[in-house]
Amino acid sequence: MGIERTFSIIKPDATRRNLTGKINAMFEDGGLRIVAQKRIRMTREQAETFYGVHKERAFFNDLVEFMTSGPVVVQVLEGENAILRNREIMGATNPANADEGTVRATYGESVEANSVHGSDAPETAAEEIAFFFAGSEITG
Ligand code: RTP
Ligand code: MG
Repeated sequence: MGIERTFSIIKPDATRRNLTGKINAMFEDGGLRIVAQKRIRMTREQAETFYGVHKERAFFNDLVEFMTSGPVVVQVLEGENAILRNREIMGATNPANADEGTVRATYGESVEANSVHGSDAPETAAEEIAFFFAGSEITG
C-alpha cells in the first residue's frame, strides 16, 4: 500500500481513435496522477523486449505487430496503491469480460486491441518504467 508508481501504455487502437484524453481522464478521475508521459512509435525491438515474457505464446508475433502498428503513449501513473488501482480502472484483459465503466469495457476492441497496458506488480512496474523513462523525465 502507500503511494506507488505504475507503468501504463495507451495502445495503438486507442491513439488511432483519438482517445488519449478520454482515457487519461479515466485515470485522473480514478485517483491517479500522470507524472510522466510521451507519445512514441515503439520499435519492433522495444516491443519484443517489452513483451519478452510472452515470446513462446501463440499471440506473440501478432502482439508485436499490433504494438508497432501506430503511436502509443507511454506513461507513469502515481497514486495510492497505483498498480492495483490502475488494473481496476483498466478492467479485464479481454474487453468482453471487463466490468462496466472500465477502460477496456468502454473502448477495447478485442483481447489484443484492448486499448491499455498496466504493470502487474511492483517489480515489473519498476522495470517497465526504467525501460521507457529516465529518472529526470518523471516529476511527481
Ligand atoms: P497487459 O499486460 O497489457 O496489461 O495485459 P494483461 O496483463 O491483462 O494481459 P497479458 O496476459 O499480460 O497479455 C499482454 C497483452 O497481450 C495481448 N493478448 N492477446 N490474442 C490473445 O489471446 C491475447 N492475449 C493477450 C493483449 O494486448 C494483452 O494486453
Ligand atoms: Mg500483463
